[in-house]
Amino acid sequence: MAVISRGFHGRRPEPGRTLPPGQYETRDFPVLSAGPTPRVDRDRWQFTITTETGARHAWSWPDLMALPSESPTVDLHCVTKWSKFGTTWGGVSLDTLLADVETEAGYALVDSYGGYTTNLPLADLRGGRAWIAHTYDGADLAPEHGGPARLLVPHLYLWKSAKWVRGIRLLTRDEPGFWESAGYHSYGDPWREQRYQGD
Ligand SMILES: Nc1nc2c(c(=O)[nH]1)N[C@H]1C(S)=C(S)[C@@H](COP(=O)(O)O)O[C@H]1N2
Ligand SMILES: [Mo]
Repeated sequence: MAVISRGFHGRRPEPGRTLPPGQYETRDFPVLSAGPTPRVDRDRWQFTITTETGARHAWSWPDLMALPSESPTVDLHCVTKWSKFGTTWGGVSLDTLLADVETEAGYALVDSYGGYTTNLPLADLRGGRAWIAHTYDGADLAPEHGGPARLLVPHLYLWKSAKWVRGIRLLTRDEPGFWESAGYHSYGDPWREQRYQGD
């Protein structure tokens, strides 16, 4: 059995704060956007879920604000290898938004204001694992980080957490989004280091 000399290998992550393979910790909050930051007024903001049959469920900003809000504290893992521990958000669970949505779809394609898209299995939006986040660290979500609202799905690489989220299309067949079409992994589990197709 190996003898472990504690303290000899630098700072250990705190309990529950483990880095996925190939990641390093950062304390800042980098901004990664594939294009310019769209300015979306809360007045004209709308979030829609469209099912595979074409049924459309829509929420205005006041509709979203009227729903119960949660405040998850989660770790973020970006495919460019930074991770940020213990970020606190405010937002509405996708479980809440999907509660009255009748669907047999297996997949979701997320659309953003500005044109960004990303795909994931619908199951990953359920089970208390995904939110439409509208605050970060107790304040309105900054535009560069996706305000007024972004998808937050922290158990997958952060490119799945679409900023300036506008809607989700529920699909019976998986369809790649922006980065997935460019060779990124269709699922993107940081713990299995699914960065690119074939990982
Ligand atoms: N609409 C939109 N959402 C996006 C992106 C983007 O370019 N456009 N970039 C993704 C990527 S690659 C990452 S790492 C995170 C970065 O979020 P941040 O800028 O708040 O750190 O947003 C994701 N969501
Ligand atoms: Mo990213």
